[in-house]
Amino acid sequence: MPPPIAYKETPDQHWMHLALDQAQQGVGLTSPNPPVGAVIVAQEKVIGRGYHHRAGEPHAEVEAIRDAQKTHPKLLRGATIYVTLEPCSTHGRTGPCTEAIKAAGIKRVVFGAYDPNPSHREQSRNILLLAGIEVTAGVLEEECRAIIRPFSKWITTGIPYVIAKAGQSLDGRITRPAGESSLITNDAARAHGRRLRMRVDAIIVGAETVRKDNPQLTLRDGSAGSGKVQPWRVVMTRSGDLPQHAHLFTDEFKDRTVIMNDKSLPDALAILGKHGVVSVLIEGGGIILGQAFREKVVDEVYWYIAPRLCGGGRPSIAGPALPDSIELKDVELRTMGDNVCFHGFPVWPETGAQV
Ligand code: AOF
Ligand code: ZN
Repeated sequence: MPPPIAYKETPDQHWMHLALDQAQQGVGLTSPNPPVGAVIVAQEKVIGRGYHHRAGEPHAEVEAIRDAQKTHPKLLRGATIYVTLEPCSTHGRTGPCTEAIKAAGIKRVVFGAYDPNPSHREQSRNILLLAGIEVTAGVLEEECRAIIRPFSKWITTGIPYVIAKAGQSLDGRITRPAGESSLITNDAARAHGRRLRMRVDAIIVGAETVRKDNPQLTLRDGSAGSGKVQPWRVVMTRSGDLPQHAHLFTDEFKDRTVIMNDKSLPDALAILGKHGVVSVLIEGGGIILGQAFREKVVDEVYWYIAPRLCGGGRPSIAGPALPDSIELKDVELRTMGDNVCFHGFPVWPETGAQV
């Protein structure tokens, strides 16, 4: 007889992974709300699933309850709901999920992360307990928190979460010798970098990048039909000297381009945050990336490196030396053909990791 199957995870963790898969489908689409997923389980099978599609629309719990009502109405009463985020408990754009859970006759709530939103944080447990519903908090908490990292920073500080990205040669250049193509990294690395745009509400570039590269900063690579709106395209400039014929000012998304003063990135980010921008991607070039790291505004880094030596040229991080070198934590390396993607999270000495 074969040995019994050894479970790698508990049943609660197993179902929470499925809720995380649901949440993943909303990443980049729900701003200024967090992406959240839920599954409802009865008799050891999923009877309903759902995720928060966009702000103003039903929350994940309500989507999952409606799904179960359609497909397994008899099993819903007494079922367990797994939700990646603590259910909300007050009226916002939509009604409180705690009420929807009670009304559906659900008997157990398992959630992953506490809601960092001060209006909901740690509110739901008592409400549910008093209604006779069992509550388990913190299942796969780390994963459930990771998926809402941008929301957590923005809702608690008002400042958008910042991802910095660069594609460079092995010797740290973002330009090749005169007369050569301007491409540094390979197709796979560039496509991967463009997909980061799906996750953010705004893309920031420096004026020099607009003058030299004339980028489009648009969503491509199968993002059509995802419901994702074109992220704001923010040009940081002090001089205001920008080519008026550039794609950013003439293409079909020209109304999604804004110009801001780069005197202080933290101030510019605070303005964006006030307008509901939860996350931004800084795509370069070296001057704005240098400023972002000197001003310590970066939360996450994607660095694409190609096996090519260019010498001279523009560096991926320009300007004065950093006051301290910056170490990345939780580093993941991924090869893309002969290119490498470095992914990690800066550790800022005074504060530790920000979120
Ligand atoms: C949940 N489930 O799927 C999400 C939650 O304005 P509203 O009504 O959409 O509420 C937004 C707040 O609700 C948001 O700031 C966050 O605290 C929480 N998001 N909560 O129970 C969900 N997306
Ligand atoms: Zn809710």
